[in-house]
Amino acid sequence: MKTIITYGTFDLIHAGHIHILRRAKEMGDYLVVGISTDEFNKLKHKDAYHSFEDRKLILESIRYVDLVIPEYSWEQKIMDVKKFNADVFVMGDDWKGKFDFLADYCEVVYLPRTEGISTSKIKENFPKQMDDQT
Ligand code: C2G
Repeated sequence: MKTIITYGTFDLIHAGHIHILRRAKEMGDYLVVGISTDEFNKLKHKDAYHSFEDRKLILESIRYVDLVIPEYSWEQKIMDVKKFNADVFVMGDDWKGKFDFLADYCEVVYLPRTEGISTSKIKENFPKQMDDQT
């Protein structure tokens, strides 16, 4: 069984998240997703709209995702790769080069991001769309 692992905040789930989760799963048989805790998001200077519990529930409902684990630190990846016998670590290419140290433990793959969509863009535009509709 070929295991893939990836990480992220996955707030306000959108097509960009689905595309990377689908492509990651297509590289193997089992996809483990480390989802950032609310505390870890603070370290990433991110303020998620949905709570950790809700973001985890939503991720677990996505057909490509087999297991969701908490991401609570920058340092846990090597331990996770070993713990889950991950064969491939996948991230969007906005992270290109940042996790090359994992190449000692598994294949490291950076996939092209989906253009034109991001959680911050949704946050920026949403209030405006709401105003237009009222
Ligand atoms: N992503 C993408 N296309 C987008 C937006 C996001 O491919 N338009 C990818 C990102 O490259 C990442 C994943 O979706 O691989 C999750 O993105 P975020 O939730 O923004 O995660 P991030 O804050 O980048 O956290 O330790 C790694 C970090 O936890 C990654």
